[in-house]
Amino acid sequence: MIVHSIDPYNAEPPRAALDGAALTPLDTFYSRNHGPVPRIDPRAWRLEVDGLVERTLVLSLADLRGRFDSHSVVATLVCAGNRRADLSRVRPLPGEEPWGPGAISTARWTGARLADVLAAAGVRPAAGHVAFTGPDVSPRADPPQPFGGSIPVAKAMAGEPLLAWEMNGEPLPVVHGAPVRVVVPGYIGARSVKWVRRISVQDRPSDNYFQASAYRLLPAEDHPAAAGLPLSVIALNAAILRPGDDQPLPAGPNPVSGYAVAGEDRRIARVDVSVDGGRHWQQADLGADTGPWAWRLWRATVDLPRGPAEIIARAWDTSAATQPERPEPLWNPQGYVNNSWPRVRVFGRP
Ligand code: MTE
Ligand code: MO
Repeated sequence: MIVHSIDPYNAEPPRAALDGAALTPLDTFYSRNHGPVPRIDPRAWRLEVDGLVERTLVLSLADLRGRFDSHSVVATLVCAGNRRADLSRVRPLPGEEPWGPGAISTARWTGARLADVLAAAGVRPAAGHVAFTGPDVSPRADPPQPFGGSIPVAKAMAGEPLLAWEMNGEPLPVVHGAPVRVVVPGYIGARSVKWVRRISVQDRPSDNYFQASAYRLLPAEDHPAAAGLPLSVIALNAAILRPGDDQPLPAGPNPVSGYAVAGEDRRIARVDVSVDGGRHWQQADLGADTGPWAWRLWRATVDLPRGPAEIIARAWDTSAATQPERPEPLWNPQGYVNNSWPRVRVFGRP
């Protein structure tokens, strides 16, 4: 892993480790933490469901597993800061983790449907948002408070969000949120609150620091958080995982591969690759379709010229939208949502 910080623990897999695996092995899955990783005794853990509900619920792990059907979904988690490193080359982003293209991973998550738990509590008509709170307090949160965030009630009731206790058929690891985490497929990773202990149904979004202040796309520096766009649905994005940067490769045919991901109800429709700056594009082969909430791996064989070259890629989604060409116009003060064309420089050996 490429470790950006030990405490809090923030690490991403090297590109090559993500390549070719539709499901990311647990020891390769990226970790994004804003505070210390809590150790929670699963027997003592309780989940409280309150707010605009008919009945407040207090559920143990045994209640959650026993009272609700378990469901699985293959979902990609991606941090809003994924690929930030390319934005900090445009202008520095001090204090923000310099994520490469590895702040993204995919797992098969298993747990109870959030919608089923909310239905058991009885959501009142005035409900607009469902807020999640964990136990971990980030040194950045101002005022100090545990990590949290919220999603619209329509998304919460949509079926795909889970309260998960299993990842790739194994017990959820502590660093990924054991005993239970929220998984919100199609939304930025920050909404998938780990070690969740409270779910509040409310008429407005969470006022938690990580919803109200962080994870907002500011128009420029020196703007109040309220001026920022709250990030929720993930943006169309792609990365090249192989080859790596600055590799000497033989001229002629060479394999290129990577991932592409689309937000919410959009799917990856096509991925194009170019080795001449975008004058000519060829279509990559898409890997297996593992469902509406997962990335799509892709591969192509490109014909590299002699000497230095740049391999670029762009994904298209089912609304025929594609990625922006350059990172410069995307720069924002916290370095979120870099979805510009991925670029890898290589040296074609004669
Ligand atoms: N939940 C809690 N309680 N604390 C956190 O710091 N980080 C969030 C989210 N859930 C976080 C959290 C962010 S920003 C992301 S991108 C994902 O968890 C990362 O999940 P992972 O570490 O399992 O990859
Ligand atoms: Mo994140």
